[in-house]
Amino acid sequence: MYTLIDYSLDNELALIGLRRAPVNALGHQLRLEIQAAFQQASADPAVKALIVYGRELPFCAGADIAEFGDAAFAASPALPELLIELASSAKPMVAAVGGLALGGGLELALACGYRIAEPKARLGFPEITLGLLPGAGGTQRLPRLVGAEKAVELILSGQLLNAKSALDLGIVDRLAGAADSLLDSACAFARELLGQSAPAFPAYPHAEPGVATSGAALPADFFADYAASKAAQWHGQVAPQGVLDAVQAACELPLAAGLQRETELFDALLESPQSKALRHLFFAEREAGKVPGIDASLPLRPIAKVAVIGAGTMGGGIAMNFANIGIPVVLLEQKREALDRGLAQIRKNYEISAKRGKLTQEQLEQRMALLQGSLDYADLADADLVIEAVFESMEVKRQVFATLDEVCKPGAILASNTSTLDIDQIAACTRRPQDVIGLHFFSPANVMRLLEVVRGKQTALDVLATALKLGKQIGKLPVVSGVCYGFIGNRMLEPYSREAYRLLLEGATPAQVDRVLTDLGLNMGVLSMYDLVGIDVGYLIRTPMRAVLAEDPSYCRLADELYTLGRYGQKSGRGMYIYEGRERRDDPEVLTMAERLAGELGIQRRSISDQEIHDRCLFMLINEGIQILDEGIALRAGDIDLVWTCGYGFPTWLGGPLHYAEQLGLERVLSGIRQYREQLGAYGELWFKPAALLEQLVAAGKTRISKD
Ligand code: 3H9
Repeated sequence: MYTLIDYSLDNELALIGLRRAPVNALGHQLRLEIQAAFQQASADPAVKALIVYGRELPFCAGADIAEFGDAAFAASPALPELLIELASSAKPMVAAVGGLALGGGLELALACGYRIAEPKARLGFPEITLGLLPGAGGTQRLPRLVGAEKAVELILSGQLLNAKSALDLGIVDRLAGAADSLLDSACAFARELLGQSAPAFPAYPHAEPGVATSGAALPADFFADYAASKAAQWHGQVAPQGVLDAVQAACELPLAAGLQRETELFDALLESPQSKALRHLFFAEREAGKVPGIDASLPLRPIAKVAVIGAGTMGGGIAMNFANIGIPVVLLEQKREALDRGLAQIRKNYEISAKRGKLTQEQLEQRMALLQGSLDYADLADADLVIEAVFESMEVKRQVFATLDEVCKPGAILASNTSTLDIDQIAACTRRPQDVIGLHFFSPANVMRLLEVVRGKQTALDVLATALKLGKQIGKLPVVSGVCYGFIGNRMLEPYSREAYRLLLEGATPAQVDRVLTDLGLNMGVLSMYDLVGIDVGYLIRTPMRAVLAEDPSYCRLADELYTLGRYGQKSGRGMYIYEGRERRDDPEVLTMAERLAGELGIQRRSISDQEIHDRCLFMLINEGIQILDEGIALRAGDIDLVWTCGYGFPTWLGGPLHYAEQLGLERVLSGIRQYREQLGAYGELWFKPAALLEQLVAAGKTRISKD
C-alpha cells in the first residue's frame, strides 16, 4: 500500500523509512503516506514509539519545490497540517537524521519530539535563498528550542549546520556514533526514552522564545531595530522581513496561533515575484548541467593532474581550485620571479583562510605541496588538463596553444581562460581542436562561483562533459556557452556598458548611472565595476569592437579617454571616480571631459531621468541576452540568468536579466527599445535594434522567453 515509504515494526517500534528519490522532497504523495503510516502506528497498540528516517536516502530536503504554485502543494495534508498532526503524537517520535535535513525536512524533524543525527549530517533552513521562510513550523518551533535571537540568525543566514553544531545548539538531542548504524542508534534512543517513560513531546527549553539567552526579555524594539540595521543589505527583499515577523509571532503568540501566522506569511511570500525569481534560479541551476547529447553513460576523461599557464592573479586563483580538492597542479611561468611571486600570493591567500579558521596549517601545507612551480613546458607532458591564463591577446594565446600541441600527451584537454577571444581560432592552431575548450573563470578565480564553459565548434562531447563535471567538483557553477565575442557574460556587458558611457555624454553623471543600477539591486554600478576591474582591462577587451568607432564615434569614448590618461580606476587612484583609500568621490574632471567630448561629437546634453538610464542600460542588456539565446550561444534563458546573477552581481531576487524582462513584460521591453530607436536619431538607429526573437515572442503574445 505504500510506494514512497517502508513501514516496518521492530518489536515495539514502528519504523517509517522515507524513500522518495533523490532527496525525499515532501510532495503530496509522500505526505499522504507519512500521514497514513503515522496513523497506522498510532492506532497499533503494539507500537510504543515511532522512528522516521531516510531509507538509503538523505533524511529530507524539504517541501517539494516543484509543487510550489500547484494544487498539489496545498492538497491535504499540506505540510504544516501534517506536521501539526505528527507533533500531537501520543507516542514518542524520533527523527533519525542522516545526510540532510533541510527546510521542511528539518521542520519534519522538529515536529518529532526527539532527534538523533549521524555525525556527517547537515541541517538548516535554506528557505531564505528561495525568497521564503520556513513555513511548516520552523519559525515557531526553532525559537522555542534555541531562543529567538539564534533562530533569527540561523533562518536569515540560510546557513547549514553540521551535526555537532546542531547538537550544541540543542536542535538535535544526540549524535549517533560515527561507526554505528543510524537506525540502530535511533532504535536504542527510542527504547531508552520508553525505559524512562519520557513524554511524547518534551517541554521546550525556550518556552518563551522572547526571553534572551542572557535571561532578560528581548528589548521591545528588537525586531524593528534588527530590520533597520539590515535594511541596506536586504535591499528591498521581502523574505527577511517575513522571517522577522514570523519569529516575532513566536515570541508573542501561543504555538497554534503562531503557526497560523507563519502560514499566512509563508503564503504571501510564495506568491511574491522575488520568490518566483529565486525559484527560477534554483531550477535553472539544476538545468544548467544538462546538455543535449550528454548523459551519465558518456565516459569521461580522467583528470589526475592539471597544469595552469600563468601564475598571475587569475592563474594562481585557478590553480587553487584544483589543489583545494587534492588534484596536483603544475603552475607554469616564463620567469622565476613571476613564478615565485605567484606561489607566494597563493600561500598568502591560504594563510588568510587559515587565519579565518577555514583551513588548518596542515591542510595549508598539503595544498601548497600539491602546487609545483615550473619554468619548463616539458613539465606539462603528463597533465590531463592544461588551462592557460596568459595575457588576453590572440597572438599570445595562439603561440601557447601551438606549444601545448607539441608537448601535451594525446587526449589531454587544452583549455583557454580567455574572456572574449574566439576559441575556434585558438583551437585551429592545434592538430586536436576536439580537445580544446574555453574555461572562463571569473576573478578572483578561487572565490567566484561562475565558470563559463565555452564549447568550440569541434569540442568533443566527452571533453565538454568532463569540464562540466570537474567544474562542479571544484565547487563552481558551470554554464555552457557557444563561441562569440565575450561569450554570454561579457558579450551582454558590452551593450550595457556602452549605454552607460553614452549616457554620460548625453548629460547623466557617473554617480547617477551607478545609483540607478544599485537601486535596482546590482552589487555595483557598471562604471564603478570598471573602476574596480580596471579601465585598462575594459579597453583591452573592447579591442575587437573598435571597428564600430567608424559608425559610432561616441562609442565608449569617455572610457577610452580615461585609459589614454592612465586613469585605470581604483588601482591608479583615479578612473570614473577619485579614490582616496577606501573613500570614493566624484571627479569633476570627468564631468568636464564628458561635456567637452559631447561638444566635439555634436551630442546635445540634457537632463537624463533615472527611468531612461534604467531602460537604456537594462533593455540593451536584455536584448543582447535574447539575441544570444536566438543564436544558440546559450542553451536556455535560465543559463543567461545564472551567468549574470552569479558572475556580474545581478540581483538574484530579480531572477537574472531575462527573468526580469518577463516580469517587466516583454512588450514593455520591446516598445522601450523601439522608442529609443526613434528618439536617439542615428545613434538609436545604429544600436537599438530589437532582437528578432523578442519581436517574435511579443507578436505571438508570449510572456516567457524561450526559443521553443
Ligand atoms: C521548504 O521546505 C518550505 C517549507 O519550509 C514550508 C512548506 C510549506 N524539492 O541539487 P541537486 C531535486 S522550501 C524538489 O542536483 P545535490 C533537484 O531539483 C525547500 N526537488 O543535487 C534535482 O532534480 P533533477 C527547502 C528537489 O546533491 C535533484 O533533486 N529546501 C528539492 O547537488 C538533485 O538535486 C531546499 O531549499 C526539493 N526540495 O544537492 C533544499 N531538493 O535531478 C533545496 C532537490 O531533476 N535543495 N531537488 O534536476 C538543495 O539544496 C539541493 O538540491 C540538495 C542536493 C543539497 C538537497
